[in-house]
Amino acid sequence: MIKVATIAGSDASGGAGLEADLKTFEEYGLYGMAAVTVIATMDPDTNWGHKVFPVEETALRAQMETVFKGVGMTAAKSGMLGTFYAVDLTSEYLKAYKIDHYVLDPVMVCKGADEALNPELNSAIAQKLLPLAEVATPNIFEAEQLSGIRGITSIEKMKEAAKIIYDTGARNVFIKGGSKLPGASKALDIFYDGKNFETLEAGLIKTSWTHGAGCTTSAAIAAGLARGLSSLDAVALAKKFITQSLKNSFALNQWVGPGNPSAWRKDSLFT
Ligand code: PXL
Repeated sequence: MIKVATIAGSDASGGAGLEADLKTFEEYGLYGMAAVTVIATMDPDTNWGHKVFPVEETALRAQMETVFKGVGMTAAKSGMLGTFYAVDLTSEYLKAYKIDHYVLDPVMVCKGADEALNPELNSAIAQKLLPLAEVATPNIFEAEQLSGIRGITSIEKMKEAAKIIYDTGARNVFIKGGSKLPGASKALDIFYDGKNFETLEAGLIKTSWTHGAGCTTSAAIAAGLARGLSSLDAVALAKKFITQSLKNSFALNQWVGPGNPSAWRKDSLFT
């Protein structure tokens, strides 16, 4: 059994965070493990207001010992880290156990919660984790934060940002969310390996139920790498996977709806 780990927050509603990651690993036929960094809750009495409760440092280190030292893994991803010590522990354990297949999802915003989570953490994530990442998966907002380019409004700007993020140390950069660019009629993402750009295209899915899409995408990339795919192949398969998931997204309540990571089983990945 191929093992893969997520270092991420728990989303009590089940659509994002480590819950999305573990569901995705399962769909890829892998054994998933999780080190929980924060617990995110959503309050039905305040319009689904998010709260984030950090897991204390000793408990996070103990989970890292379980997962990295006690078991080991072929690939890992990180999601919402939430504290400086979570950034430091992630870096420490990835280096100590020489995990090459590491996907950094630089989670800085939750859909539905507009403001950045912890702006002061972003530079720590850039400096300490980007250089360890086989693939970094920022959305446009996160790419702006990581690259310092304000106002990514075109594919050209996405490419400029990808170069800067590559130069900060990520071996491959996948910027998601071209569908958010002004006038976009396709879901356009770009992939950069330091030499070539690839544009990954899919039809735009008109839904607001996209909760957990970023988590699922980065988990699928880590899962693809664990299964031996190249970075580009892992990204391309993840894009098919998330497209099927979002085509089958659904409402949990009036505020939020996740994708369905198991959707590819009924809808071929190739349609
Ligand atoms: O989708 C970003 C995200 C990541 N991780 C956790 C979350 C969310 C958004 O709600 O709760 C734990």
